[in-house]
Amino acid sequence: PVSAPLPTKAPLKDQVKVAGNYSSTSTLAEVTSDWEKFTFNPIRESQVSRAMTSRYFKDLDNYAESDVVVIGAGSCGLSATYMLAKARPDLKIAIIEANVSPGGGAWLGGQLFSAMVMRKPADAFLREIGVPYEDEGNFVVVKHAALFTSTLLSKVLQFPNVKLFNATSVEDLITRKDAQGNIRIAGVVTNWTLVTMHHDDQSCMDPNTINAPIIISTTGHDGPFGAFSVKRLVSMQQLEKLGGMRGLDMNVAEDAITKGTREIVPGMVVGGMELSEVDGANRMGPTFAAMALSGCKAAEEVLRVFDE
Ligand code: AHZ
Repeated sequence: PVSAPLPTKAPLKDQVKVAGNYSSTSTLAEVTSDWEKFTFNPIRESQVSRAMTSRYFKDLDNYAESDVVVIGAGSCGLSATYMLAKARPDLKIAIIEANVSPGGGAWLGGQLFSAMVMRKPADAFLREIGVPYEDEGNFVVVKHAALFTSTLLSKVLQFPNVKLFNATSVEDLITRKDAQGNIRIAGVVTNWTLVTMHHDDQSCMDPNTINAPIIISTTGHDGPFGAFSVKRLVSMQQLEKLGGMRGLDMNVAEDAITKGTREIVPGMVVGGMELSEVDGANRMGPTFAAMALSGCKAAEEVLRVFDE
């Protein structure tokens, strides 16, 4: 024979037989009680690929039409998503985060210190999501900023109506003209961040899109990635110019960012430090009260639009 016959493929169901040692209700103590007998259940490599890709592409399909897109999974974007997803389980919310790791700047407090300071009354948000803190009078302290971020992330990701697309950048905004000729933001243009970073040295890497009647932009203050959407509004002549973030004044900054969180052009709410670039507001440095409460206000602004 020219070539040996290919081995007969076993049907998939035979390839995934469940190992007999444990049941799906086994406790960890039972599983780890005898390392001699221990073995993992069998798996075929293609099952791993399919488990991931089928879900990812189903999500891309499902969220191509979203109700809300949140740009940036920093402390403000995550707080906004939490409030929105909790209030409206019927809304489909896509979060687009450029980084592999969601959380933005809130994994540390300030400089490279661990603790996170929240001025009152934002301690109410910590109680809402169940993060413990030490009470210092006018402010509270979470023992590690990562405890805040990981708790908030775990809540947000458990909502069935929320999908986080991380390692994905918003590259542009989708626009529509209404009957009066006014521009309205109608969604986002996305690409995997690794692709976004290589437009200059690779050819033909067109983006993807998500349509949504309203977006929340929380991309942070200007920097390598930050203030993305508001800078784009200037170049598309929907904002005359940016005010530019001002120097640090904690007392002034946190009130201004929280109260100023709003729909700045139809279809786009801006919150968190991205707003400082629009309004010429001060920065607050390492106090995170305004990020949580600006998120609450951003969610409220979106709810208002859906209620109209
Ligand atoms: O990766 C960015 C980060 O996680 C993400 N992002 C930026 N541009 C993006 C784009 N597409 C997708 N085009 C994008 N994602 O947005 C997130 C912003 O998080 P952040 O923590 O930088 O912003 P925030 O407003 O939520 O929190 C600001 C925290 C600050 S900065 C500050 C100061 O400088 O004084 N003080 C505080 C409390």
